[in-house]
Amino acid sequence: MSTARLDYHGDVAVITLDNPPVNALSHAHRTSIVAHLRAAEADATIRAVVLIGAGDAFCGGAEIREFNTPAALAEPITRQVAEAAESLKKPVIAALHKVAMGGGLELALGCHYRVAAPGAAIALPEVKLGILPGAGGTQRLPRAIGAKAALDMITSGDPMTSQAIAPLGLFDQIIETDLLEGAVAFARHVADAGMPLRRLRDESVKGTGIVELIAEARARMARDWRGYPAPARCVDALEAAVTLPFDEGIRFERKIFLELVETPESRALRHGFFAERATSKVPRLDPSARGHRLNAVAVIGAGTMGSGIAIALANAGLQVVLTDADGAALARARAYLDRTWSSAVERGRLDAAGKDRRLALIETSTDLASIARADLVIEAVYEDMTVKRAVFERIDAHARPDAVLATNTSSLDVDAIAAASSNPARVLGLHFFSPAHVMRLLEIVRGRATDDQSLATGLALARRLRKVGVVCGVCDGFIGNRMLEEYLRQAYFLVEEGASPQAVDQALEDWGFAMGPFRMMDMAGQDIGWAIRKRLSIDHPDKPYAQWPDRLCEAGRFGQKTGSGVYRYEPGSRQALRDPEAERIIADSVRLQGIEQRSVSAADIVERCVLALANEGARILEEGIAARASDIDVVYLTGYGFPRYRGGPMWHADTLGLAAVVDRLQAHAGERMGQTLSPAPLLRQLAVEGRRFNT
Ligand code: T1G
Repeated sequence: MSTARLDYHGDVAVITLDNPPVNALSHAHRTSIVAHLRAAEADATIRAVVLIGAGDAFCGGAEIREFNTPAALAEPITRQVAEAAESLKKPVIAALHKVAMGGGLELALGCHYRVAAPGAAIALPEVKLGILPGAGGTQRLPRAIGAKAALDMITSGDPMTSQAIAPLGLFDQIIETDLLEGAVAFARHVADAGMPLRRLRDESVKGTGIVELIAEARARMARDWRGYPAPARCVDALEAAVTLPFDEGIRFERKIFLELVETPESRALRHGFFAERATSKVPRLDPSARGHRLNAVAVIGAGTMGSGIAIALANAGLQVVLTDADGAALARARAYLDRTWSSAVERGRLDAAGKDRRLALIETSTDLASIARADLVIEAVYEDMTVKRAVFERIDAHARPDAVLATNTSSLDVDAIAAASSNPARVLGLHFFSPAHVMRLLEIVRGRATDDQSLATGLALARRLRKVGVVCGVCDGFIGNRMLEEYLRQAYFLVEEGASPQAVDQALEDWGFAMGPFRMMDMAGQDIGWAIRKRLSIDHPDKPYAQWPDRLCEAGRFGQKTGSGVYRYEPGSRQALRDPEAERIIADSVRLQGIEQRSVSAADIVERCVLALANEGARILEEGIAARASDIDVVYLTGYGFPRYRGGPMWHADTLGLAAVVDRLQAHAGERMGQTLSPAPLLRQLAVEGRRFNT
């Protein structure tokens, strides 16, 4: 199946990349582009060639799904497609619009000239997939835009707009009118003027102080990207562009690419890429359901969560009604919003007009009737069932009959909250993660009665806020917090058995977590964990907890908010400091229970805590709370600081092999921990069948 087509505009051949949705360079696509280049070269009536993309992209890069399969190595590989353009005896002009990424940009770098529409996203994002540009990008881009800009683009993987990168020399023209017409006219001009077949391989890398630049970059990658092999290798490839002849540099780049594409880190990062995109495929949801239009959103409750949600909504251009019965809370919220946007302006991430536009979108009111104009109402009051139900009983009197109603509860029974509304069909959970204007994850909780339009509205809101929306069913803690309870349970037990809280935190942070469990709970509030343990101990008496966390809470040690928790904190500081008083309370608790102490290794800590996550994830899967294992991975990758280069708890278990996971859980299970580590039935079944969580 040819996925590029060849058309003629007089004496200019136009090759259109046409492989929806992003014109990825699959083997078939690569083959057809090369065939059309050769046909254009052989046609004596053709004086120049334009490469352009159909649909919403020039090209989104190599076909990632082909990696680690023979198709990825089948010639012509992407590098050879770029070389086919570069070696053509007629001028080849790349015409980029919307998206030119990875192999797509590398193909354009192989062309003699490049033009672009404004606003195109130009990037070499391979490092985010644990690889590096493998089709000449590390060798040609620095020759096009200079060592520093190329190094920044390749090691960050972040896009630049076509008009921002144009002054660096990547484009010969920015075409504000019809791109195809402009590109054909430019191609004809190149031919008429007899302009040279300009090849980046013949250029040298521009820039000064490159040796220092490389050394600084190498040090920065080692500091900032622990656990990720690719960033440092990108620097090596950039260095080769400066120190080696072009063809040797290309060979060096290819060698590194072939190494990186086999690494477990790259496989995990590519899993994460597709997993995030799979979350929008929701089973048993009418595909025609698009949700209600979203212009105005009301937020009830102007506390930390309500304020963060209001910021996220205004950042997305939505009108916001922030209401709270307490006028002082509203004043504090307004001050927080102003501070947040002022800080963004000071850091250059927002201009003053942007701040003003956002503030103008915010209406605050102590009158609940102010929610009347909202398309969506989000309740974000105190995390207590009675309080939340009382709010939902009152919402009906003021919200529009067609408004969607959402609770921001982090773990409470959404069905019970919905039952307080006169129309539970329009109620769902929207679990934002704090800070709500920063964290990408949004758990979208589908109640028993939630109708498709309301659920689709939640998904549309996630897209609008540029968050990752993961749909889940109703259970205590949904996906993330339910698994977190088992992770924390093991962390608490490990301290009872002899590990210090610092050792537990350190082991998990060394393994890749953004923050260890105790530093995290000190930040979130030990009192929140305490309330959850009290509730769960009633519902699940068979799942005991260690006792020392309650002793700390009984002593009023709730973490940063009280100046001490597991750690102590100097006034105004978030730095977790060892606290002998906390250690005394823990030691007393353990001694009273007569628990035999042992030396606990970092490996034990990681294994107990991480496998507890996967084990509870298996239960969440078998209960149908999550639609697929990769959704669970996405929750942990985007909401809980799980290291992206390890793919998420379910992916990690898959890499260990589920039979081995069962063995390890059984090896750790102890009578004191009750059934907390007994392997979930689905885990056992998959292990016996030799299968994986992620299919
Ligand atoms: N390969 C395969 N599928 C891809 C793809 C790709 N490169 N890019 C996107 N898709 C799928 C995606 O899974 C989704 O599928 C659909 O397209 C729409 O994506 C040799 C080796 C291009 C900015 O890393 O950043 O080139 O869910 O929802 O928001 O050196 O996709 O519909 O089934 O994200 O408009 C380098 C990755 C590859 C770019 C579009 N390229 N893609 O964003 O749509 S490696 C990348 C993106 C490489 C060379 C190396 C974004 C996008 P489905 P979407 P979007």
